[in-house]
Amino acid sequence: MTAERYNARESEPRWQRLWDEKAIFASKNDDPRPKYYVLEMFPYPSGRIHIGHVRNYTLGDVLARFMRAKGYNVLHPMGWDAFGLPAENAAIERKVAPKAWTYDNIAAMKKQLRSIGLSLDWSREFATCDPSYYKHQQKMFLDMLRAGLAEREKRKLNWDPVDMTVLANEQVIDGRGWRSGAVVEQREMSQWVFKITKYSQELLEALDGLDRWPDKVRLMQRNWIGRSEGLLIRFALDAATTPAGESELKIFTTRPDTLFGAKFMAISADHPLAQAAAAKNPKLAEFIADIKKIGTAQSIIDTAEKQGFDTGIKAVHPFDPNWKLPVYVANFVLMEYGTGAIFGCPAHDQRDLDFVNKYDLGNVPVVCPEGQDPKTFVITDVAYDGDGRMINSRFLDGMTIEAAKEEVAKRLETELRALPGEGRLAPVGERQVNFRLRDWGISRQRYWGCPIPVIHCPTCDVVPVPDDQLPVTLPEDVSFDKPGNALDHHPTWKHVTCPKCGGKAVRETDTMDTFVDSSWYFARFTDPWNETAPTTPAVANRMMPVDQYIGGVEHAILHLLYSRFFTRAMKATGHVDMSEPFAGMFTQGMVVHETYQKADGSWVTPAEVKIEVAGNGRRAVLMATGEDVEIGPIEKMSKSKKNTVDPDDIIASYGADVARWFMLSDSPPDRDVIWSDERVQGASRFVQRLWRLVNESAEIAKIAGNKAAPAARPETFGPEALALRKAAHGALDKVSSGIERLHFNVCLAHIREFANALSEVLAKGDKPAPDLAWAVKEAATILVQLFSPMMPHLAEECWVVLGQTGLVSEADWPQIERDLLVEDSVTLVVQVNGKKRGDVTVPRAAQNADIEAAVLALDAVKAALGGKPVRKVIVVPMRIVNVVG
Ligand code: ANZ
Ligand code: ZN
Repeated sequence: MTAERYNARESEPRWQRLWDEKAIFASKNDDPRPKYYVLEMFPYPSGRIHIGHVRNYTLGDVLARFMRAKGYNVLHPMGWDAFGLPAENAAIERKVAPKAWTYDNIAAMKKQLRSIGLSLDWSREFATCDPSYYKHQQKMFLDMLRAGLAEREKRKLNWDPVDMTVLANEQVIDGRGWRSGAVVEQREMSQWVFKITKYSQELLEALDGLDRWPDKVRLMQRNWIGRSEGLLIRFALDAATTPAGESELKIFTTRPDTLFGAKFMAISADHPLAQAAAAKNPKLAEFIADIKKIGTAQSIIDTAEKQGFDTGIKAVHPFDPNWKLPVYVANFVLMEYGTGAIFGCPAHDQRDLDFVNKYDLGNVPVVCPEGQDPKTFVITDVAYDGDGRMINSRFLDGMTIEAAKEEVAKRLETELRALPGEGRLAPVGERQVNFRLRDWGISRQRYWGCPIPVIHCPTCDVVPVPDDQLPVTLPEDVSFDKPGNALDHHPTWKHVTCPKCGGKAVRETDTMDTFVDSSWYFARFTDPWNETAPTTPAVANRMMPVDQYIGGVEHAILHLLYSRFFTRAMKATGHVDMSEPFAGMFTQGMVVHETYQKADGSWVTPAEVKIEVAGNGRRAVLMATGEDVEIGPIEKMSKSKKNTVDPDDIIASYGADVARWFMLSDSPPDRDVIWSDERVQGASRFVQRLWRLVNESAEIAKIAGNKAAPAARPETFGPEALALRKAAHGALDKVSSGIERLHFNVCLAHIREFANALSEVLAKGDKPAPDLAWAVKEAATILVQLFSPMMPHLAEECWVVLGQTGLVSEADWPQIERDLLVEDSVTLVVQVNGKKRGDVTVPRAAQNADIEAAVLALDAVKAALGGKPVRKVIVVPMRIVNVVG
């Protein structure tokens, strides 16, 4: 019998409906089996699933289906990261309410997700914009407020006067707002912050324990937290030169060893001393206004040309009262780090060197690399920041950097000087640990976010909204006609009576940064039904942490760090009992595609071009007109370059299984995968091949009995049957361990290889003996189970063909027969007089005499002996043969 073609379009929705009806992917919190929590980063409901989502969710789905078959109680939920700016932009541009826009998008995307055949527990679904979700977020905000983990802080912020909103540093370009183009003002504003810096050291140290996280992600977090050990030094100022008699300047340095290479001091434009000096010096004030225009993003500051203004103020070197250093206001010193002031040592810091070279201040090297002559060692354009010995540094000369740092710290720690204005004596130097990490500012002047549940009362100040009045819900009758925060413009929403004194008061109209919403959703999934509390601690503590989290590397810093902080905050306020939310983290690569460009520079989509292969070149032709288009570089899929493929199109033409298989097979999951129509077609052909193979196997399997009367397992297996069984169990072993390590592309290669082995047996065409028929049935069953996590619909269909009962999605993973994995032969390393000369493969049961004979017959051994007689042959069983000549 030749089977008909497998029809994915007919089959896939049918199985999806059945899985749904039987709710087989819903996990129960009272399930006594060991748990396994697989989570993919939940999507923003933009309106459509993109191909990157398909890859992300397929990776998680393979693991979820596998762990379920292995007998775990798998938690694999899905939800929506639903607050954010695009909904407001849609409201402005298209006059649709943000809520309606968001929920419509969710409905559309949910339909798309279902078509991929993911084994998700939809019973736990929520969107972060559901009041039943953000109600608990408001509760936790108040808990954190009481615990001192949330605070109000005055911060200088970038204010866009046209859009009437605060901008992140990255949104200020050339001093203007990225959307409005208006000149950005610095405004001091009260902000709500989460005190993440209370956990700086802990968040850093705990990275060491996250051994199932990619090293690169841990490194990025480490750098972001940015711990520096250094010295705080109080430089005396020559009071005669200061604007208002200021007598000292505090700096932070990680290189106190380089103090004798100091050439200048520099302070931030926002430093009080700079402000005081500018008040008396219009030129300086002008300079400060100028440098502030370029923007405050770190990346801009790092690349901008170094600029400074000599204030005329002089600082005194801490080790030499006669040594005066000029104090500059410089554009590369940030007020937010350390003390907002530095001493500059140009020979050993590139920024400082660029600076002195511009202003002709010169440099003196104080660290000499090993092997260089201190007398001739000079620095011109490249600063030296490597190791070496101290030179030109008086009492430090000859020391290592470490010893010099220690010596400077010791001397300055014990030197005392009166504190300005106090007269109390204090050390001139103080060891200090600094972190780059700042507290997390969460206030956003936005409508479509979680309202911050406090009330401002003129008499009582900040008053938390009482628990029984939560949630503070967003009003729906809002207008976006005016720029700024729609909550602010709302006629009534913000006007309330103070819960404390009953007087007139106003609500906080800022909403929370959407990163807050995604910092605890994984905990909520453990019991989304709890109406009275964010979590049910007993359940959360059992189901958490997430065993495997999967998502894009673009979230490697902020989202993961905020989630790690928030979990600690939830622990401190009694909602969970662990510190780390994600035991395993995996960052998947992107889906990339060639780009195509017409002669006029416009981009065209892959669907519009036809690729012609001519000789060893490829040519792209625009199908509509026949004109040539240029094949451009392979890039991340993006709307602007039109190099996207639409998951709906792919699923409609090939089926979800093909899309899943292609994306798993073509690259290791952490690397980029290049979308290629030709290779997708290859995956599609493979699906049909598997379908024929299983059907043919099913025919043969009938010899080995049927569902009603299964044949007994044969007592013994002939060589052919045994070889097939070994191939089956070998594949089972490799695929099982491959899935556990997320080496999916390797698993798929093993499945292909095993399918070939089965094909070869069937190709012989003879009517097989019962032992082989039994082995074919076993092999086909294992094969279907092996690809079921990747292509679940095809697998269900094949399961029926093989006469199996129930769903393959619910079947237990096959048991490996370990004795079938033992190889028949072993390979031993061959040495001559202790040096490796080759290897030899012999039957596992070979006697020493046979091994010796085989080894001595090797050409490499004969050559190494060079005619000398053999004195002894030592055989280390299963490992080494050493020939002593
Ligand atoms: C003198 C020196 C000599 C420095 C030298 C470096 C090399 P990390 O490691 O990132 O903590 N610095 C301190 N505060 C700064 C600020 N607000 N803005 C810009 N730069 C600042 O960096 C610490 C070093 O960065 C400090 O050590 C200081 O320069 C500079 F050969 O002091 B150093
Ligand atoms: Zn009040």
